[in-house]
Amino acid sequence: MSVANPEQLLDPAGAEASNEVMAQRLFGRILRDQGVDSLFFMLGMGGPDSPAVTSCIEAGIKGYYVRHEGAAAMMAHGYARMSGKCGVCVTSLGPGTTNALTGVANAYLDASPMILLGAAAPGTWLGREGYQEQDQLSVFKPVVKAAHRVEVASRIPEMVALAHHEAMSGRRGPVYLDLPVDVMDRPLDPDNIFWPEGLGELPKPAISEHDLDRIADLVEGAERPLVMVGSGIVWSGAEKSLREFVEGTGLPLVTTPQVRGVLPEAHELTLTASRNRATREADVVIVIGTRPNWINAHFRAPRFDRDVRFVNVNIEPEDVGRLTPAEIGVVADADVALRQLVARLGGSFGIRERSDWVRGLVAKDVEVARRENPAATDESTPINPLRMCHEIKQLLPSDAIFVVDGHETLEFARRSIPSESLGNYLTSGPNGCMGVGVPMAIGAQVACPDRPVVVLMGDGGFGWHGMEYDTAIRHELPITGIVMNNAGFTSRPTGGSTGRDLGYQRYERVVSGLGGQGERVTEPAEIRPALERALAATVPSLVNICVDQDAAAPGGLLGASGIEGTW
Ligand SMILES: Cc1ncc(C[n+]2csc(CCOP(=O)(O)OP(=O)(O)O)c2C)c(N)n1
Ligand SMILES: [Mg+2]
Repeated sequence: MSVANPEQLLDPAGAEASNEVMAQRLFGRILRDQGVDSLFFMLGMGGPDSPAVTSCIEAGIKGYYVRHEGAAAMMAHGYARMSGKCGVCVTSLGPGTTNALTGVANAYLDASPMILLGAAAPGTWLGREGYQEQDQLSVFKPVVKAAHRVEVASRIPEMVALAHHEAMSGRRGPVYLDLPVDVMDRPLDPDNIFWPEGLGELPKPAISEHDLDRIADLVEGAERPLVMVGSGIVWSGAEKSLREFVEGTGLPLVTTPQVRGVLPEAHELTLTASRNRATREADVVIVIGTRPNWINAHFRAPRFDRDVRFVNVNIEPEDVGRLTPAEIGVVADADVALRQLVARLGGSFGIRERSDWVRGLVAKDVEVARRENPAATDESTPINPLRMCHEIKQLLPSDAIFVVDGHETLEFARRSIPSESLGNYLTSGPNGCMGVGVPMAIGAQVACPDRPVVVLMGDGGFGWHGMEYDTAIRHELPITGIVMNNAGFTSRPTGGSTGRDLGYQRYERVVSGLGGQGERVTEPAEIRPALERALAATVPSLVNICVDQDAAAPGGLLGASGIEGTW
């Protein structure tokens, strides 16, 4: 336990004469001590948020103020995904906080760590319908790992540390702290405040020797073993050990959409076009760091063979064998587990050399990748979306973070633009939420200032949070945006006519009007130079590409169709 330096904590407008500190000014020090370096916020009248955020900025934390609280949560989500750290948002009471709900729900389903500090009406008003009084705790409970109301002002540091621990331990996720105005404004004696240490070391459970033996027996006896990984690889920093494992054993790899690029898709053992055949035919699947949901067909037939045997490795006990029982279920950290598997299995059996099955999968991938894409040279107008994707594929820097938002837009892009580094294909995750594009790109740029960030979005997708370009411009975050403008919500064949048409709107003018760089493209030959200018821009930029509104992407929802070549 350490004691506050009262000089650092005094509200300049407040209790200078006394030794007291205003409760909400404790946030800066505790968040900094927890290792937080950035937060996304919107202030409000009368809420406890202004001095709290000011104390954070004074403590050296960078504050990014936004135009919509939902976007703040999506920024925190993008930031968390690309930094591996916990995203933090601060919102004002009532609607200021409930506006963040969708972004928090996205993070919950995507198992991404986040703390939402939501101001709340004073407890002294409880039940009186005071200004902006809402039961925010109940609103957030279904979409967070934990929700707490801070009733005791001196416990703010402890509650923040608790929220951080809850967000970052086991399966990651958001935590909500409800902060009543009257509690936040309370004067405190700095000698009576408990200051917890930082996050400390989190447990990294390993596979027991007994289970390692069982896994080795199962995999060595298998005819068609496969590795399937998800976001657990990112949260445990297991990229290197995953590569060593795949290369050492020669086992083929499939990933969830969220971690595409964790082993570049140019790597022959990262399956792309043949991944659905691989899951259908594998007799043993080693699942690491992902849980069954609609994207992976709940690990069930027909996506997987009816008799497939699963090894299921996850940091979260609840997720091991959930819905689909595992033959060998293990609670372990992905990186630790992969290192153990490398030591036990790596190089020991060279499955690729002896398996026609793996050779066939790899050959199919190579053949599909080499196929001439007729759309690449399609000069027709309106622009074929696949022509646009071809140009993006040519120009996208291999280290780019690539955020994708939209329906047809995503469907066209995910099949035609490969992923060569982690952070390609950042989306809302399993929640399928439109409008995440611009905010997630901003959060990713905050996390990775030196990487190019490109966001490809539908014209509908731009509409939800396009105003956050103002945030990007104000904070000098030079994201590059591309609108696949098909004049509406989805394509004409997909969406029909009811509530679909938006027209070929001039979204580039919104961006240039706010101080960014905007261009519109209607001819195929204009795409490449416009993208080059946008990528070279030092300010946030947007290329508004008008494509054929009758072009509908084949296949079903993300990964659900089960057809060859979908994700
Ligand atoms: C927040 C949210 N609202 C509504 C939907 C339903 N929805 C799915 S796709 C879509 C239209 C997307 O249009 P656009 O962004 O232009 O992408 P396009 O399919 O045209 O490429 C809508 C409204 C959703 N998924 N998320
Ligand atoms: Mg559209």
